[in-house]
Amino acid sequence: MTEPKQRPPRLRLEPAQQTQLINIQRRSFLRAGLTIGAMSMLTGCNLESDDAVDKALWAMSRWNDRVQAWLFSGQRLAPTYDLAKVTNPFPFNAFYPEYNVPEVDLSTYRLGVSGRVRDKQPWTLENLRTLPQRTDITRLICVEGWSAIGQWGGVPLRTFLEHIGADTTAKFVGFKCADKYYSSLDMPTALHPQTLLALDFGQVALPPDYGYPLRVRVPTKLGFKNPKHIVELFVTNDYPGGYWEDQGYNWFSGS
Ligand SMILES: Nc1nc2c(c(=O)[nH]1)N[C@H]1C(S)=C(S)[C@@H](COP(=O)(O)O)O[C@H]1N2
Ligand SMILES: [Mo]
Repeated sequence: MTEPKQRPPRLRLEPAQQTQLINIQRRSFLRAGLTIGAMSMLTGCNLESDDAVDKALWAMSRWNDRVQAWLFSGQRLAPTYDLAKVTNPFPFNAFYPEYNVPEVDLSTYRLGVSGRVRDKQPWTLENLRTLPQRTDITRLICVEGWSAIGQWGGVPLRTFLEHIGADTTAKFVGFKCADKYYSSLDMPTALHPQTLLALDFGQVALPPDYGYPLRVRVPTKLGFKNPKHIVELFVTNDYPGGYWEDQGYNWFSGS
């Protein structure tokens, strides 16, 4: 007779182990990866073909996403700063030079809404301004090695999602941009109190460089998870990825 198969224990760590795991995450993040030896041990991959290495790296990155989502409640606040700390001039960054910033016709602009939501009416900027607003002075951190403090104001994404009857038990909120950029957030981050559909930057309407007419501002995530010039928002259970995420940047990339 064989023993009945035991279910594996659930991932449950002591606080000290949690700290250790966070430190490992930080270190491996800072070094942009593990050593080849550690990687082959962790993945059981002999690293003999590029394809196997690629698969192992993707599997590890997705594992990181799951562990990080589990470790962080999604409700810890990002640090905020005084007005005097605001970075001026604020850096511009995109996957193209500044002179290629997309042109958006403000008179016909609408934010499209799709997926798992009750009300799929598109939104004008005026309508978005009728919803409750919030302003935070926070730090944007780019994976390329710079950071800057700015002031963003707009509608908390949570308020918006509740207003349109979004299925907040769904896994992801995805965004499409006017410049072919795209990105997505896990639902806990989308519902985080500091995650904004930002209309304002430094108390004026978002200028073109910084993502007019509407951008996502999420201070608990790296810069590339803050899509600018958004034209569509969708709620889904199908992993939507992102412009940089699909090129290998860790999807969670935050806290
Ligand atoms: N639409 C769009 N959004 C984008 C990007 C982009 O290329 N296109 N770049 C991302 C990256 S990598 C960073 S660091 C921030 C930079 O925002 P900033 O120009 O306001 O500094 O925007 C993010 N959002
Ligand atoms: Mo970035």
